Amino acid sequence: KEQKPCVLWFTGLSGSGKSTIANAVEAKLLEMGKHTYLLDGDNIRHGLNKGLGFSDEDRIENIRRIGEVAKLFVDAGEIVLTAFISPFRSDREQVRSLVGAGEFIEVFIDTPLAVCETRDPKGLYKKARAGEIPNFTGIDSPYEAPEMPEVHIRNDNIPVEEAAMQVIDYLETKGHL
Ligand code: GGZ
Repeated sequence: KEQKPCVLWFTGLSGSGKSTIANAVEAKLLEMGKHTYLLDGDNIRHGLNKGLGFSDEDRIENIRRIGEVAKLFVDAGEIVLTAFISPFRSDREQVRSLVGAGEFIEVFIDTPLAVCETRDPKGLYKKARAGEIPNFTGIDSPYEAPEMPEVHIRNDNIPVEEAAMQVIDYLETKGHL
């Protein structure tokens, strides 16, 4: 059966598990023989968006460009996964209208700030609290949680596999797979 292209737009705080869960979803899709493309900090912020920082303006431009790239891959027939904080609701809604409402699937990785901060795998929250990283999301820069995400993952220590299955189930229900 043909896949129906779409964007799985993961959003959530730093350390919420966006990349981990997006990678697990991609692995499952590949096992199912689907064509995917994952956009994340490694291939976007270090390349196309090198030079953009974390001011509001730069984050807005970061997300705008990622939205445009995601749309190109959807046009090419891919199931696209993006893993960026994307803290501003209006930016995510702009991508939704750009890509098309039926093809844009907002996946909210809802991990409490306290949990992200306790995990702090890269020590960034600690630095942000110490004032060494200005404009850090959740500390001194806002995160606007989705109000009606297509998929809402309450990631309070649930296994990655279970989170990934929630996304796969949604795609199946909506006829994308
Ligand atoms: C938030 C920051 C910041 C600031 C550097 N605020 O945990 P990480 O390291 O690997 O993920 C974070 C990543 C966020 O980049 P995004 O492109 O996803 O952000 S946005 O959508 O808001 O444009 C974190 C690191 O970059 N990082 N400084 N000030 N995260």
